[in-house]
Amino acid sequence: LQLAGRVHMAIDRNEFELHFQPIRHAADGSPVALEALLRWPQADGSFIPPGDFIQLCEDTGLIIALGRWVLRSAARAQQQLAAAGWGMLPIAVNVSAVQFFNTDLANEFSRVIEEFGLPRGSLHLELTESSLMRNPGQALQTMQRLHERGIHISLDDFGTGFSSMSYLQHLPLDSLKIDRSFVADVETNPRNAAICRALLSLGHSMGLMVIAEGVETEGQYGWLAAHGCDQVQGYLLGRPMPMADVLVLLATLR
Ligand code: G
Ligand code: G
Ligand code: MN
Ligand code: NA
Repeated sequence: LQLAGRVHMAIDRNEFELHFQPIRHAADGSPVALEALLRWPQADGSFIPPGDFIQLCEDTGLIIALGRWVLRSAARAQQQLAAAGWGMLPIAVNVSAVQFFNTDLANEFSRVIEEFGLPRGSLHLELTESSLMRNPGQALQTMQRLHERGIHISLDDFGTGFSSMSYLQHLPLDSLKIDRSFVADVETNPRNAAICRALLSLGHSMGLMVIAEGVETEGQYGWLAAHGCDQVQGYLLGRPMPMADVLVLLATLR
């Protein structure tokens, strides 16, 4: 069976899973949010990574159905968090450009929030810089409508795109996520250190939270905290994991 057909079937059979990776305050390690990451488990126990099928889903339009599944699963996970006393932790959902520009996203989020009885602010959205730039005007409108509904918006993979400060200034953004390629060797590579300093300063000058992705070592964590980074995410602070494991991790942080 072609990959597209298998994706279609997997959606119908509810074979996808969401894993969740903690985002933590740089200052004290306390949890701030969880990022939902799509996983496609296979019969042999392996996972097909999203990088291998998201593009295909965008090309075939399957991303619309898959995106809806992700949003509803994130909402269900938020209910589980709330039941365990962690209702204040929002879940951030990745949205692809095709979903962003071809569905009424503000309405989709509102409907899910209402259906699952979630409090305002309990779902966040991550959007890449490059998807915004496909249609900056429409992006601004959609983002404003999302923001009116209390949905926080993070700009993902920040630093890899080409958005100008003058454009970013007008967007209703809440946070910037520094791409992990810049975090990778930040304490040893002066170029990456300079980029991280610049991105931190850019974000803060616009009044945004800055989140570093891909934090894998104490050295990276220390550098980022010392340079005023607000939040950190990466294998050092917690891998993407099923909700059951998230609840175990959270219990140790209580
Ligand atoms: O988790 P991993 O590193 O394998 O993710 C690879 C890429 O897939 C990342 O760019 C991530 O943003 C994207 N991705 C993960 N989950 C989702 C999802 O639910 N929807 C969309 N559109 N992209 C996702
Ligand atoms: O593009 P986006 O930022 O949404 O992608 C997040 C991806 O990064 C996820 O697929 C996740 O599995 C991966 N990831 C999360 N933490 C780390 C990390 O510390 N190191 C590396 N190499 N990848 C990470
Ligand atoms: Mn992301
Ligand atoms: Na990223």
